[in-house]
Amino acid sequence: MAPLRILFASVMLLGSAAVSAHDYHGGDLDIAHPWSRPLPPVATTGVAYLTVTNKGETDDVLLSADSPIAEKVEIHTHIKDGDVMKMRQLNELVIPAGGEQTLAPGGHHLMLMGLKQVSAAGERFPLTLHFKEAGDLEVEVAVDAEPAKAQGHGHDQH
Ligand SMILES: [Cu+2]
Repeated sequence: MAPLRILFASVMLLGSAAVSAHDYHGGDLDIAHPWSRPLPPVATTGVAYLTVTNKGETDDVLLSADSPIAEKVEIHTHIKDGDVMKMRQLNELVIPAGGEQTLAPGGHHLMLMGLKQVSAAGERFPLTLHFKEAGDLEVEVAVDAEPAKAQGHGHDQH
């Protein structure tokens, strides 16, 4: 039985390593760790974050995104209006050649409007990103249980 148990343990290890890597490649783009926060079951909007790296010599542009779990997905950013952080929709997001764009809390993000289902922590949902150069890239957004942070702004302001 011992060899079988060792084999099983190593398969489990491989499995978890693949999950933690969680990144995607398409054309010149690398997309690292698409994630989202867990939401209450009554939520109607959600937010997805990720990092896009452009290894190419041509700027790429995130034109839009969509997901089967939302009626529409918008590209948003936060702007400071006096002392208040507000969200504003962007028509597109440039990923500079040799550079990257990080979508993270407090900055750029993908806003899922009209949620049809709410994914629990540990689950994943599909998201398709439409790039001008790299084309359509489908990723899975992992719903992470992130430690709660005290933030003066949120998506309840929508
Ligand atoms: Cu937003």
